[in-house]
Amino acid sequence: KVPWFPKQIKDLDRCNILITKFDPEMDCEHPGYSDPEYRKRRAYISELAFGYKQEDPLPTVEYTAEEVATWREVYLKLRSVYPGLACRQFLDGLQQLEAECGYSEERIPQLRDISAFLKERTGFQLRPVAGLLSARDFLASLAFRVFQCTQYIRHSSAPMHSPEPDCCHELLGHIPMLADKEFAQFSQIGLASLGASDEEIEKLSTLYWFTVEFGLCKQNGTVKAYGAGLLSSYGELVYALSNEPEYKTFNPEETAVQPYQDQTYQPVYYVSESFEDAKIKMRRYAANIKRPFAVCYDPFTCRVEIL
Ligand code: H2B
Ligand code: FE
Repeated sequence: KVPWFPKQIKDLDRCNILITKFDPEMDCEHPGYSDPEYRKRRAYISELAFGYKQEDPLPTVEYTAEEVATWREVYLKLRSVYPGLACRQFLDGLQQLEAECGYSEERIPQLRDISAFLKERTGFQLRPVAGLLSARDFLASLAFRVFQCTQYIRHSSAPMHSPEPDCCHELLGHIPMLADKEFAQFSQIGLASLGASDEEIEKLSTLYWFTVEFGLCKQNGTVKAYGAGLLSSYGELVYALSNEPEYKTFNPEETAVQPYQDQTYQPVYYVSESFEDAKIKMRRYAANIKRPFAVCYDPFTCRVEIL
């Protein structure tokens, strides 16, 4: 039996299954667990996401001085190492966001502005989400070029690390890459996930992990980061590009079954010969997944056609 999957962009309103293992309400290791103010703030921002329906204007959040101070610290720290460690596509995207979308250490950019910016460049749009989303729902939204984006910020006591995605991770790690056309084509992995078996979802999710989240690629003979998990974590970014971790050559069949770490730094990273190489291999992998039907996305109707 084929699992339910969204056929039109409106159906993403039903793709909202959250994984609560890193949530400050559930996880006693979370730096915000014993801070009632922080939990109250998180509950408020969660409500904005839970109440959101496709086509609603994206909610804006008035960030507090404390939240902006956390953002500033993260922004300045990461910004200082990007030129040497981030891939070219990322640096280009970030520069455009700074020039045209109000990115700076002074304020946390709003999803509404970023979504409009991305839509013009790569057709991506944002929708708010309250936390870590199930892999199936997260991947399904990518099929529609929708990126589910958290809007809260990490706890001020741990600016350099967050166990869950937060706006630093999304806005600094993911958004600059989503402004790149070639990278946006990685969202092909989303189409491949629609109606896929749990085993296939697990593999696609692992591939996503080692590419979109923690991927490295060669550029002019040097290894650079393109993964958002790296580009939003000062500590792991520096570690990944030091000579400590093991590097393996990106190969989807092998990468899809590599165990990964979501609590600490990765012991192994996958390196692509180039950015394009990663995209081509990923596409080939996605095209080879066996399903009893084929799907194709119609950008005019924003619907998935079942063939
Ligand atoms: N949820 C959210 N909110 N942001 C992500 O970056 C994310 C997610 N990544 N759920 C997904 C899971 C990824 O790790 C893969 C597809 O499992
Ligand atoms: Fe992410």
